Amino acid sequence: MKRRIALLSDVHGNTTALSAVVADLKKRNVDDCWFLGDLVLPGPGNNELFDLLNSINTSIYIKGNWDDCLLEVIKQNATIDLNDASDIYIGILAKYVYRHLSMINTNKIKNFETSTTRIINNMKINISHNSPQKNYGSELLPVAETSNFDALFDDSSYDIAVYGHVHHQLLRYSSKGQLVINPGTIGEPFFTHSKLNDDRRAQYAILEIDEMGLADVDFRKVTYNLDQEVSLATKVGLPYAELYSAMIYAGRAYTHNQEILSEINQTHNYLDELRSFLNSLPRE
Ligand SMILES: [Mn+2]
Repeated sequence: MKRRIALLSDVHGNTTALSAVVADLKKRNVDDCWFLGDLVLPGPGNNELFDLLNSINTSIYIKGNWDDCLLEVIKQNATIDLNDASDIYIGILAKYVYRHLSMINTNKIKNFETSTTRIINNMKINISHNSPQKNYGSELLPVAETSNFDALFDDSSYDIAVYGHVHHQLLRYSSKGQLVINPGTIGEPFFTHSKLNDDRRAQYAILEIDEMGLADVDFRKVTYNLDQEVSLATKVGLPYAELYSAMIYAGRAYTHNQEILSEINQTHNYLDELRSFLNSLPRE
């Protein structure tokens, strides 16, 4: 029997983009939805992201490196370098999300899977955020060596691997000829080539697998209201909202920009705010 599976990844707290994608896929006879990680941060989205994924019966939830950032900040014996402007940035954003997220949804993130597998019509598929071994790093960028993609397959019994993380829609092969598919990003598109970067639409993909194999890959792009997402961030008082706006409109990330982050951290006294938040968390 033909199966149509939506691949959704890298929402990064962008509720407006995820709503548009959910509306689009509801019109497309999808049988199943797999989420490939990075649901929260740095956007303002929290519980409503879970409601949206739940409304389309998402059956797989993979844990992305940004989902791990949230867990890292709130866990016991968190290793946060308070001298590092990026750590303060992530800490303050994690505080924002943690304060809004229900306990049930926080626990759901804790239980997101690292990687998993499915067999659909005899096709054995690996599902992960980056590689099954680690959900961060740059080994699987769209321009990386072909042999790097072998890490997506435990062994030659796998036919297809799907992953997210690098925010680019792609279809390529491992050095052993196995198929690799990335649905791109819903919430945070960015391209190094500037003309491509002008396209700010949300990205996802629908796989169609029948008895013969992979019948179709639909790399979709969905228009959504960027202004609405940016005003939402400002309205709810999202920390670093001006940087979020630059990401939404221009695909520009400031996660590792110590200079700009230090300046904002000082203006808002985020170091003290993060310190008292960390002290307020239950620790043993
Ligand atoms: Mn990621």
